[in-house]
Amino acid sequence: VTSRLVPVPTLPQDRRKDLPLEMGQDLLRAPAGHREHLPPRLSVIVPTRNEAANLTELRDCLEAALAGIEHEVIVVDDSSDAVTRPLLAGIAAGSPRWRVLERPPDEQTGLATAVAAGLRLAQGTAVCVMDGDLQHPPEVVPSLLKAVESGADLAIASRYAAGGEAGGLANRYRQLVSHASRWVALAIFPEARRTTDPLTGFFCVRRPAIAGLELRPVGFKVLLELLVLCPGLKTVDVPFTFGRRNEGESKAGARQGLLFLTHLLSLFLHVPESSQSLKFGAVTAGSLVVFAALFEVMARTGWNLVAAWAVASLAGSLVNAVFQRGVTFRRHWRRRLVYRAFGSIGSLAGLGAYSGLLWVTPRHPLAMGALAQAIALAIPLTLNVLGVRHWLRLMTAGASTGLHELGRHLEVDTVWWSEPVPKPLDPERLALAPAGLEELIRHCAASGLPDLVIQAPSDRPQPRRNIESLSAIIVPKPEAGKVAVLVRRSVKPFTAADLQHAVRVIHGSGEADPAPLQLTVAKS
Ligand SMILES: Nc1nc2c(ncn2[C@@H]2O[C@H](COP(=O)(O)OP(=O)(O)O)[C@@H](O)[C@H]2O)c(=O)[nH]1
Ligand SMILES: [Mg+2]
Repeated sequence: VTSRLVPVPTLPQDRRKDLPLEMGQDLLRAPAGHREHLPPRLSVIVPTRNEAANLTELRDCLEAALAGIEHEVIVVDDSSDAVTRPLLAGIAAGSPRWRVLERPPDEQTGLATAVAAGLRLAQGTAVCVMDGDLQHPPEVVPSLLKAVESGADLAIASRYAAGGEAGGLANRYRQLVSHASRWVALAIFPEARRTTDPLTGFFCVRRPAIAGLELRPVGFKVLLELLVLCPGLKTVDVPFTFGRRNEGESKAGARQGLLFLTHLLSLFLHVPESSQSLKFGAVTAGSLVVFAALFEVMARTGWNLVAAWAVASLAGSLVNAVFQRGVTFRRHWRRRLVYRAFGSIGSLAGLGAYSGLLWVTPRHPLAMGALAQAIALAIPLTLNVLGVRHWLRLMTAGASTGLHELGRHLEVDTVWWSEPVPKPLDPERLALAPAGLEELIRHCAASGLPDLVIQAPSDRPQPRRNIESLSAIIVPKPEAGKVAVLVRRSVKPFTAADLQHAVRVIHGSGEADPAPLQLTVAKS
């Protein structure tokens, strides 16, 4: 069984009046069929489950509220009763702006996935998501649209902003749950603090701002997913009064509560760099616990204190490094050697500090041990924060000789000498190469000029900070009859300065024989 869309609308309205003049003129010349493909100003997405009692009124209210605004309404329906679907089909047949996606039982995976499905179908430049039970007043939709059209990426109808109200929550218990959930979400995700109501189901988003975003929400809270995935979206709150449910029953319950917790966990664990300071703190604290437990046991079993400290500290620092890499900063780590060196400097300094502290205050060996371990962890952190890595790279740059060495300096993923007319790339290199690399190598070899190519992920304003792009530096060396190719896949593509540096090294170093510098796949 697949989802069924009923009916596919044709929008007969002439939209010339909504367009800037030049576009309108183009339209006059365009074949008639083109008119139907213009995006509406607004798509309204309404997830519904057994809302027959509310839908006729919703249609009327939306129609009144959105008079004069070119829009479409997409209902994503998961109803299990006998009345909602026939009613929806009737509404859609009578209102060309309405589309209904009927999801079969095996695709009814909850409110949030219904909204995600609606987002995929939406054609509007702005997309508004709202409930179908009239708790979200249709009169607020134009204000949300206005906020988006005046520059916000995401306008959030907030129950908790000044002027808003959450009065429509069914009872004290629901109010308590709502507050607690909101507080938990705000506490865990700094990304959610850009609004007063990160768990509202009523918001409007500029569609290009989230194009291509893969939403994986579970439960009810799509907005939280957007806030955490896209920390750069410009948001504004629009206060509103959350009404009482018009008719029918709420589908929220204990199961939704459980799903909400699952969703929080998934956002925390699976979105790289989400809630980073909390992850950093938790990992640091965890590694300190490992250190303290080991140190305590060893000290009590008669180990020499300094030796016990060294062993426990090493274990704690290793745990810290592994989890900070895997959990807090989940991306490619380059120049691992430098990180290890920083870690070692920290450990040695900690060891020195511990010996000193023991000597000064021999009465508190355990507390002093913890202090020394804190020093051992703080030193590499400080060195990283200060950007010493970058500085080291610049200082030692002049020392590079071979292409291999240069590759390490520029933190490449792969580097090789190519023939001027390259052989087809092997799959491993091909996976890393920006599109058209072979052609570009040929071109550079023919012209004798170096080049830098950066393949941007796309220019959509989807500021997930983990998006990597491919970049390549190509430097022909005519006297050797070879072309140096350096490729990097990273959140930071090569820069013009990198290109200049590469040219200087490759042309200035006077390498006699580039042949031994074969392919290096330096995977991190
Ligand atoms: N498509 C779909 N809609 C749902 C589902 N659960 C709830 N809804 C709709 O989501 C909106 C909000 O749900 P509701 O039960 O009123 O939640 P409450 O306002 O938190 O009590 C309503 O329009 C429901 O019909 C679902 O599983 N699938
Ligand atoms: Mg409701």
